[in-house]
Order: sequence, then structure tokens, then C-alpha cells
Amino acid sequence: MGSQNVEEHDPLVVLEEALRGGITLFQFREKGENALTGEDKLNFAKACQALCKKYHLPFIINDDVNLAIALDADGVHVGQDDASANTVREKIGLNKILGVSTHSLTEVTAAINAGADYVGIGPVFATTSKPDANSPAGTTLIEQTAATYPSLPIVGIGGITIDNCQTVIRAGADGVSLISAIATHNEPFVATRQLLHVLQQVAKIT
Ligand code: TZP
Ligand code: MG
Repeated sequence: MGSQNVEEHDPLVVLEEALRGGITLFQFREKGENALTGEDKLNFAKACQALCKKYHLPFIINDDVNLAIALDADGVHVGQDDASANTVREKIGLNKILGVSTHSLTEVTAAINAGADYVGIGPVFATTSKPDANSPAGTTLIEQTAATYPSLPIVGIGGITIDNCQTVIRAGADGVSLISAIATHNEPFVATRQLLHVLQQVAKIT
């Protein structure tokens, strides 16, 4: 999430409610038309990181490897158009989390070879949070990846809600990554709690 994804609440309130509600990792993703830049972005990132520390949860940064290094963040997430996963792994070292967005089995294999700790696969469903997202891809690549690399952590992303998140886990994902289902909910704490409950139910039977 970034400040640009939030509608009615203060983004730090949304983040703290999500942390209290049970998210397991936060990715700082400040980008797009209304995103903060420069000093404002830096200060907002620091405030998000402090909240994640308070709840003892990983704080990772999307795209901005230099910011991740400057803040000693817990990791970095890169897409196919960002710095190459190999370069990022070299820069951040082996003790940080590296996540890579992938859209084909070839990209998944390359991410593994570059030292990715997990892959993001999506958009599974239609999303309004990423204007340049590919068209919805469903769960096929999640299924193929889980079958090919059973021990690789997979997160599904894109248009995931309380009503469709179970499909993503059943397809073989280990977790879901989502923005609007929490960030634009009028009660982010309640939204997170409910998502967690539904995900725990499906995890028991998969
Ligand atoms: N990458 C693929 S879809 C997406 C990103 C960053 C946006 C996810 O946001 P939402 O609101 O959960 O669809
Ligand atoms: Mg990116």
C-alpha cells in the first residue's frame, strides 16, 4: 500500500489497523499519480517502518532498492520492469527478503535463480490499484508454479477480496497480497480480521 491507495482515512491509521488486524507483512508501495515524493516519501516510509517494528512484522519496499538500503528495510519487491532481481539480491545481501513479480513459468524460474524468497503472481482478478496492470490472468500460473516448485512461497495479487481469496489459496498460493480490500474499506481492522479468518479456514483444508 501507499498513501495514494487510501480514500477516507489517514494511511498510517489504515496501516496500524491492518497490523492490528493480522496482516503478516507490509510492502511499502508509494507510486503512481498522487504518490508522495522526495522528503515526504522518505518520512512516510519511516513512519510505516516504525509501525511495522511496533508489531514485529516485516517491512519491505517496492522498487526503490536505495530507499530499502537507506532504511535497512527487511526486504525489497521488484517487478519485471525494475532493477533485475540478480542485481537487487547482490545489493541487499542474503539476509533480506527478495520478492519478484512474475507472469510466466520462465519468469518464475529466473526469479528463483536470482535468489527470490517468494514470487508474486497476478493480476489474478481485475484491479483498479495498478493502472498499468496486465489483464486478469486467473489462477493458472499459480497452479503451474505450485506444481513445478512445491516449496517456493507464492502470493497471489490483483483484485483479491474476501469473496475470492479462497480460490487463490486453493490454486496453490501460500498467501494473498492485496491493497484495496483493506485500504479502501471503511473499517480496515474489521476487513483484515475477516480476511484472516476466511484465509485460515481455507488453509486448514488445503
Ligand atoms: N500488481 C498486480 S495487481 C496489483 C499490483 C501491485 C494491485 C493490487 O491491488 P488490489 O487493490 O488488491 O487489486
Ligand atoms: Mg515494480
